[in-house]
Amino acid sequence: MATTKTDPKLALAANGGKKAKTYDGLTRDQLVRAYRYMFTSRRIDDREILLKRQQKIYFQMSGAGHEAIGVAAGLALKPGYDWFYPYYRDRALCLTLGAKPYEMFLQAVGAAEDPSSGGRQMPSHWSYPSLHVVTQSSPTGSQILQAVGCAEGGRYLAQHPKAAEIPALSNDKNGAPGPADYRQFKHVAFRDDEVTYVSLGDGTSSEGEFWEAMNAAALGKVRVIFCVQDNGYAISVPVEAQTAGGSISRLVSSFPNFHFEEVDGTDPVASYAAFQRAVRHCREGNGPAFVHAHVIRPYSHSLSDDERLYRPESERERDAARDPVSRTQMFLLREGILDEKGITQLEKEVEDELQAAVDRALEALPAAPETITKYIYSPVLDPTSSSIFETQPAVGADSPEGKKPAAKTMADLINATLRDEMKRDERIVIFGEDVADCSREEYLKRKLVKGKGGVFKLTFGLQCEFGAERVFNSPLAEAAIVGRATGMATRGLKPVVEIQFFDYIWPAMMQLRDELPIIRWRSNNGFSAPLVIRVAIGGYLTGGAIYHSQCGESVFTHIPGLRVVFPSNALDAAGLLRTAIRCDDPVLFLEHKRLYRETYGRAPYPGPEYMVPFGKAKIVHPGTDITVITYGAVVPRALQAAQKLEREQGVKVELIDLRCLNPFDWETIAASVAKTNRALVAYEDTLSWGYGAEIAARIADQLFDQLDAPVRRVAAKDTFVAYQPILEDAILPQVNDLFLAMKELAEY
Ligand SMILES: Cc1ncc(C[n+]2csc(CCOP(=O)(O)OP(=O)(O)O)c2C)c(N)n1
Ligand SMILES: [Mg+2]
Repeated sequence: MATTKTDPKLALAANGGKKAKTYDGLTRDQLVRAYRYMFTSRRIDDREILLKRQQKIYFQMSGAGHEAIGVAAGLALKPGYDWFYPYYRDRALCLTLGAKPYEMFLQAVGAAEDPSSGGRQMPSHWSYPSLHVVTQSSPTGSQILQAVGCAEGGRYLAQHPKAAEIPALSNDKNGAPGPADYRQFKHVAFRDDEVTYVSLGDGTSSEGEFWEAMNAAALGKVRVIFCVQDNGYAISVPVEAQTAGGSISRLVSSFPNFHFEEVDGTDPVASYAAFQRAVRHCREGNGPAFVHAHVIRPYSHSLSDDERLYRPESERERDAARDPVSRTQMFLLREGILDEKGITQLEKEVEDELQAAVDRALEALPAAPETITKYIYSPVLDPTSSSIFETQPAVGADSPEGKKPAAKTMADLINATLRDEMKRDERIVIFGEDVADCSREEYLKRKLVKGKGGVFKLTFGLQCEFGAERVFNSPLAEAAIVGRATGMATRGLKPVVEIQFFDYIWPAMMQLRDELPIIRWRSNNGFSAPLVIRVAIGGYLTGGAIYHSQCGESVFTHIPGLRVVFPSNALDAAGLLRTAIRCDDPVLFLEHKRLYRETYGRAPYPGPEYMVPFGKAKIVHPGTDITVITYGAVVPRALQAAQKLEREQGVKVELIDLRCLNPFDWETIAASVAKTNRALVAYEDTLSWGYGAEIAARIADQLFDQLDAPVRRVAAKDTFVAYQPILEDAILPQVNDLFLAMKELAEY
């Protein structure tokens, strides 16, 4: 472990005295520039604090005390070449990379022209696409896994440069452009030796995602620099109450493949030297680096915090003695790099620039309220579009002459669709728990094993066909699966990842709620992360019990920005999965485990271009008496109930399979209810606050005049799915429950 604790004075001595041209590689000009960025950063904070007190801006987060390490990182790395996942104290870094003070003030006032977010995200949440500074959220630590994925994505593109090409639109026989996909709209850039920077505070190193990211980075020898800016506090919690033993460096020191630096992050020269070594280690492809920078926090955590409540004056004075801005100023004077006049001149220039920037920013207009839903989804590729995403099955195209193509299971067709899409699009990578055929590739090569390909075997054979760079096992860490995939997708790859059981999706919830679906909206379309998360969901397993039977789709349909698909049969699964892969939005693709190998809904493979648009329901059974709206594994059960009701009572049920839950097909529901005047919503999840509640509420609200009966629901009991099959039967909605509810509604 290389440990550097260099005072500017010592760095100078090491360079041979006053006449030395450089200071650990920094020229005198660079040092002046460094001071300018540091001073600018501090003064922007001061101006913003004033503006906040004057109620001209709405939030302030300062980078005070963190300026030297930020400038050092900015000088050691290359904007628009390397990639950056900074955190809110990285103002000086962003200035060094090329962000303008005016742009920062635009964000503070929430202006439409704010390049980071158009007034959607708080100040100090950086996003500068041309500099490769990736949009930032507010949860501490959720950027770290994405940074790992970003670096992995860059490396993949360097290894597969053809994947980055935008495919020509093939013309069909009439000369019309062939099907578009997300690649038409995603500019992809990569460099062979690019490095990804990610920073976090000392407190944030307690987050589980930090450790998942460290593990993934070490495992993959990924080119990421983790920069922990340790100011000794997480709001009011001191480092010794936060980090076991009080030193994050000590805790991480046994991760393999890393280069470690521990440095005085208030010293720009030492910080730069540490960063240079870290960058070199990464660029040369040796693995990740970890820079632990000791900094100070001269202002309170934020303007909502008063640090005098938990830090005595003596401690604050001790910090102030290490203030990086005044320290660097003293250093420049002492070294004769700038004299008093030079300092005064520089500072005046900065003050004038900031004054002009503030004046202009205060004039800037906010975005129009009509724009608030813009960029929740891709503005250029609409997955509900029939002209792009509706194609007919090409059944039997690949079956021998005269032979009826065999009906395949949903599992077979998902596997075949993945295979054909991977052939078509080299940007697709597949990873998750157990999805590879065999991580120890030599076993496959020597034909000692056949390979696993997923606990449900949905990805079987894909590693053997496409190689371990494209299909691989991840560590058992769901947040890492989604977070890394999000970083890769931000770079233009199309990860199609698997969450083994819906019941275990929850560690990824931060990524799924606060990151993936919001990236496009919060960056005002500056970044996007279209990808597919396949999840095995649902019960009716006879022994699946509490933790292998869960539904819970409404948790995700409640999230704007996330498409949610839930097919009930093999053909729809193939068509919808292809749309999910080719579209430009993040998609949660829910695969019902019970349906994977059911006899119901088998179909021959519909060919490599078969697609079903999102938001288009299917009428599984036409009828005139009542409308039943459902999806997933309830579809075959509701169908049985409807057939029985027709047989026994002559009641004609119109059974609608939604297929896609967000967006959902309101037109088909409304047209059906207008005809039948009775609606039943059926779903496998627990009754209360479930997905059907929204559908029922909309029908009651918008179709009230057409109803001859109350809107009814059939769903699971408000409890957990039990192991004992008798209990499972009582808990989940059964054919008889559906039959009785339909009958009662028809008779109402
Ligand atoms: C996941 C999450 N939990 C809590 C918060 C509230 N919060 C914001 S900053 C912060 C402290 C962060 O401390 P540290 O990581 O040391 O960074 P520093 O602010 O000291 O630079 C907390 C608890 C949050 N934003 N995200
Ligand atoms: Mg801290």
